[in-house]
Amino acid sequence: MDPVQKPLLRALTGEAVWPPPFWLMRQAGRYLPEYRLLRAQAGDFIALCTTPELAAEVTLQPLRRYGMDGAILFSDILMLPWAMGQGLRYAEGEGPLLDPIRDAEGLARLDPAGMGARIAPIMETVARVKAGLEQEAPKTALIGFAGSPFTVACYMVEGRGGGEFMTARRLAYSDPALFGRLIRLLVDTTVEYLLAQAAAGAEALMLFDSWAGLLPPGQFRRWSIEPSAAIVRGIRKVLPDIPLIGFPRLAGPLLPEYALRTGVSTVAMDTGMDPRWAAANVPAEFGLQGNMDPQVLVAGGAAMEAEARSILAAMRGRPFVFNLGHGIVPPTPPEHVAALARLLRMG
Ligand code: 1CP
Repeated sequence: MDPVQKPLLRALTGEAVWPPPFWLMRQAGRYLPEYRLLRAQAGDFIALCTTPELAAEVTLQPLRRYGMDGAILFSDILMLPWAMGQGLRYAEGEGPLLDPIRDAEGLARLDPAGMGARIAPIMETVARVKAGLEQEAPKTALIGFAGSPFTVACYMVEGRGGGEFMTARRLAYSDPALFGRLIRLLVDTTVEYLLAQAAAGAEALMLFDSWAGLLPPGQFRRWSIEPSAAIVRGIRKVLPDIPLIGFPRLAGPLLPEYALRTGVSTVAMDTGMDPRWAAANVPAEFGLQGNMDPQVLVAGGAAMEAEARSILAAMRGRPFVFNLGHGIVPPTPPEHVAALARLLRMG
């Protein structure tokens, strides 16, 4: 299918497609039994992300069940620091653990020149998924992604998730020169990484800024909006028309400013955002994406139906992509996702 005809790409570039296209953050993953099976076969998570046959298969698994309009590359935002040589492992039940970088020596040990070789298997995954979609799901668009520099820096400095990234946030105040060097390195490598994904077949790109909302407004502008804007400029220089989705989680009233100043095509709303407020305050040329509570997808039934319908009502007439406000959680019953997909197809 001609890529401009894919419903997701039309919505991401400003067309009010109805019923709206949908995909779900973390749509591949632990809530699916077929994922858990492959994950066990791969051994560890990094092996899964760097084995193209397995990562491509995992990317396609949810589409076979639910026929989403978007497939998101199966990888992780921390594969970029890993590709620059930072020590990373995923401990069972603990999430990601990195060897923290907190000084100039740590920063100097990173090896951005070695990144191309380490991301090569990920690009092969992108190409395989693209070929798989042409065969199995020709209307589904392939989304590549990266973390935003601030969110990735949070993990690189802190060494782990699961908290409020106090060390990373303090470093941004106490040594802004060092923190700024890390952010600039991430801007440059993220542009390279996302352009490589587009060259391998990604049709839209998403920037996850999951922790942007931890920052007060001045810091939000400096460490979230400005680096994200620099990435958008770097990508648009090469690919002026590729749809770009920004997800500044917990941005609250700074969401419209984020949209205007970064120049993404679509902004993703988190669970706490009132979609009616976003529709009234984010200029109409931007697409909106989101934002059903992942917990109501666990609950299912009438509660889920009511939440989905209220978001649809707020978004009618707008370029819109239905999604969750954050990732699917592992206890989600797969049949609730099927019920949601049926409801969305009816519009
Ligand atoms: O044990 C396992 O199987 C690993 C669990 C897992 C999975 C399935 C992790 C570890 N990452 C992923 C995949 C992933 N991560 C995807 C791909 C596919 C999909 O959406 O279907 C994407 C887009 C991400 C992005 C990601 N990773 C974000 C941004 C979005 C968000 O959820 O806010 C973040 C913050 C991460 C870091 C990360 N990786 C993994 C975990 C458990 C975490 C969160 C750690 C924390 O609590 O801070």
